Amino acid sequence: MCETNQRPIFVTRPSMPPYEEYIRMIKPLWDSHNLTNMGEYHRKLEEDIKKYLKADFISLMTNGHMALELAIQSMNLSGEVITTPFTFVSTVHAIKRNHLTPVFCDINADDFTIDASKIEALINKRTCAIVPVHVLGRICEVEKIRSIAQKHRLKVIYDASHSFGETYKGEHAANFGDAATLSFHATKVYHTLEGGAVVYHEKTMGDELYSLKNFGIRSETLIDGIGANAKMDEFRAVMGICNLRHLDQEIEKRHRVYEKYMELLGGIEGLTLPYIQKYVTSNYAYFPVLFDRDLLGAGRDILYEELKKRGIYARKYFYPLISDADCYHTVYSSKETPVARKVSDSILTLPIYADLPEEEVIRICQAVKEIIKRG
Ligand code: T4K
Repeated sequence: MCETNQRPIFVTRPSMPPYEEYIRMIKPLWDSHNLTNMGEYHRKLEEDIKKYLKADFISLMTNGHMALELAIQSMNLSGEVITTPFTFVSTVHAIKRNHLTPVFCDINADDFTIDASKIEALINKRTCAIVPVHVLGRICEVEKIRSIAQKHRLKVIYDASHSFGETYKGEHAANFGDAATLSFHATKVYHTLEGGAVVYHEKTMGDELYSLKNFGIRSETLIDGIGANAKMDEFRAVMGICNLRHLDQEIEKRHRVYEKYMELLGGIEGLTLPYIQKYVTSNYAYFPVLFDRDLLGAGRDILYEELKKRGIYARKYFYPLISDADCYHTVYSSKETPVARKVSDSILTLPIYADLPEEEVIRICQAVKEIIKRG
């Protein structure tokens, strides 16, 4: 329970474009009554994002989950898919909902992405794909994953939901793999209220995705796929067009929040702060910290509850591990991915967003230090 009168601080707060900018942009929609079904703004946003990412092709979707589910469906796969248990549940659901079998690989202790050195041991005759996640904005070992996939002729579909705006060696994260999927949910660094996209490289995949997001309809009389409805409407496309114009400044503001945290929380033994990976430009989407209970005396769960009492709503991204979720734990055991289990048990994602005022960051850091001191 919250025991403070101070303003609550949530883990994130969506960035908004200037009100007048959005209103001015949606006025033509009011006049035209053209509201959805791949309209003018849908097409413009696809072009804008394609240009921003320097991507080959992109297909907008109604959300990040459908982007992943349909990207997988478009590849017509069967068998097992190697993925990570340290992710949002959507990743694994998207695999399962395609009647594929998720196989969990452990993660790296430092960047929390799938441990590429452990992938090959999980490959067998039934393996058809790898779905790694650029989790919490950390970029996977893309080169190693690419060479494993080439050697074993596996598809790679990155869940890049957290990494819009991030680059690795100058290449946008969304451009790796056979395809990558993005979430433009309100809680993301870049959003279209709800929304998502698939970034891909083969033109034919675009035809498949277009059909799958529109009920499998190819023309008025040809319906040859069992598709869903995963279209993005025009109002959200306009939000995306506006937000994209401000994205770089928003990321810079997040960078300043990140730096303040680093300054105020640095040097505490038992508290592991995030770091920016080599060759990566970050979008500062999340601020995950690891708490070592033995060194600090206060574990992650105590911190989480105590912060809540002070009106600070950090989140346990990602706990429980997906293998421990009620809908999966009868089939899987998190004991098989000990690193992921340890990270999931000790991680807390502190609030970070572009407009988080410096005094609020100071308030959060003071609270963290005080709770740790009390043990
Ligand atoms: N793959 C990965 C790896 C993902 O992380 C996600 C989504 C997906 C796939 C699927 O993408 P989408 O289909 O969602 O596009 C949130 C988001 O709902 C979800 O998009 C996200 N990952 C996941 C990591 O986090 P919750 O349940 O933690 O969100 P919620 O509603 O508790 O929001 C967190 C805080 O944000 C709130 O305490 C207050 C603030 N907030 C939230 C919303 C929705 C606002 O200030 N305004 C808002 O409108 O799941």
